[in-house]
Amino acid sequence: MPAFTLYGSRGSTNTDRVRLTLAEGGFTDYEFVLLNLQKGEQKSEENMKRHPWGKIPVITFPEGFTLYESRAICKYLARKYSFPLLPPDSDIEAAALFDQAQSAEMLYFAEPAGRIAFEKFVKKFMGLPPDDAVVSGALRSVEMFFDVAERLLEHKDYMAGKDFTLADIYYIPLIQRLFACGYGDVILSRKADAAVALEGLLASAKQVIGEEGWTGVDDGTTEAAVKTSYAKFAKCDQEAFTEFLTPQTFASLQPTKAIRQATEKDRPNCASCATKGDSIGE
Ligand SMILES: N[C@@H](CCC(=O)N[C@@H](CS)C(=O)NCC(=O)O)C(=O)O
Repeated sequence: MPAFTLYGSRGSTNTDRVRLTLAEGGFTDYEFVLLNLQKGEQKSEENMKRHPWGKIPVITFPEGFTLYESRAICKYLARKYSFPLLPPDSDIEAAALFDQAQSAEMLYFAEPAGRIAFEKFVKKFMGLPPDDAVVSGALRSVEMFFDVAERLLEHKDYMAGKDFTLADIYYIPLIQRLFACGYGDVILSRKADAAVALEGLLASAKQVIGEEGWTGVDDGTTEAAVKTSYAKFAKCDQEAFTEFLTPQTFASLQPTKAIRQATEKDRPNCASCATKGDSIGE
């Protein structure tokens, strides 16, 4: 029997955050159950028992322990299975800096980046035009976030300090959406040193570039690192998710008739997700 069940959805950044954590920890002994948000399966009686707000992701253990909220899930899994992705509890300053980094990611990055992903990524699957005013406002907030992150990363390698942690993984799904939607420049246009430091946000940057240093990184590396991270995650899931998410394939996708016809109330209320199976082709 698998250790636990993860309820999630294809193309959901909040689900991806959990799956990337599991992939980074090399943990595959879990069952992944896909809910179809377009069909409202997250609001079923069964899922409402798991998640009082009727959302995903959620994890449930055979003994009954249930947890929702992607970052809480990532943190719990890292602790339970000893993934080296958190500062030790004994170092209370490092733990506090981790909490600080987690809040900054959630409030100053994920909020505006999620709005861009919703307008440019999710709405594409719904057959709706993006609201350009929302996109440009959110883009300004994301730029402002990176202005600060750029300065901070001149003095530390990773978002929570000197080590790579979950706080870095938290960024990956929405950074990937920014690339997929054509906003990779928000990172790549930064001055060389800072762009290099921003690589520290990415899980697989270590793998792509090597531990020895960040020198000699070309402009494409952030994107390559995101893809590699997703490739690792796709391998764990045996699904060709990476290809689906490249900017090229994303640009050529068309919303399905079913999704175009969906009513406003049937649409998932998610800042950045879309379901794969129902979304490609007619
Ligand atoms: N803060 C939550 C957000 C969860 C969330 O918004 N999930 C979306 C999918 S990415 C969802 O279930 N949307 C469906 C709905 O709200 O009906 C987390 O980090 O887990």
